[in-house]
Amino acid sequence: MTRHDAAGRKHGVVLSLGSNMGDRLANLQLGLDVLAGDGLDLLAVSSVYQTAPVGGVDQADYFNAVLLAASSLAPSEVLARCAAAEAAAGRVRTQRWGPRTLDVDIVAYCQQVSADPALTLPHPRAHERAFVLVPWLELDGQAVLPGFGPVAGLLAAMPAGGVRRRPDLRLELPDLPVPDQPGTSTPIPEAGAPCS
Ligand code: A4P
Ligand code: MG
Repeated sequence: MTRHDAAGRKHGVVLSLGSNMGDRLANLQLGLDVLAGDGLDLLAVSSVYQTAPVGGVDQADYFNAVLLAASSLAPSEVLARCAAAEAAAGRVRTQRWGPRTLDVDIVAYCQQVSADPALTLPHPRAHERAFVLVPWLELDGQAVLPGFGPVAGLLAAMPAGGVRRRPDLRLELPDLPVPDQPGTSTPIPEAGAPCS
């Protein structure tokens, strides 16, 4: 994967997208399109996975995917971008863990840890959710969830099933912006790397 940083320090960010209402694939793609740009470079997107709903609410299967990004934005600004993507997909909040056109969560923002309910880092339930960990592992076999350890190990300790890759479906990553000054790019830290 190519990693460019045209304008100074950027942090590794892992985002999780889910949809189980309306045109699920189109909702995920709209999410990508709204998330991209202005301080949030999308670097890689996983396959689409069809996943059984988690959380006890009777609802349709989800389509889930994970994005790796590099960002010069603060975590709160990334969260605001996630909310903008959800709003663009017409999300209405009626029931916690209920059906939604689009949910975008921050799984991890480099190694940052926060217990703030408005933005908990890493995401408080990512470590127990195969619909997040399976697509993340597809993108990065060495992925580490801060405070919880290697993603591969978390998955190995979980019951298998409920997460099915859909090779017939595909999300398109918007193009990365061209660096202002070619040759000045610096490596971008992986999500799970130190924030400094
Ligand atoms: N919030 C705190 N930390 C974060 C974070 N790291 N990323 C706050 C994003 N948001 C975070 O979220 C509620 C509040 O969490 C926000 O105001 C934000 O400030 P929400 O998106 O409004 O509501 P929600 O999505 O219903 O709640 P939550 O807790 O995000 O739900 P989950 O845990 O994400 O579960 N089953 C399958 N198969 N696939 C899914 O994608 N998703 C859910 C939602 C349930 N079951 C699922 C799936
Ligand atoms: Mg959410």
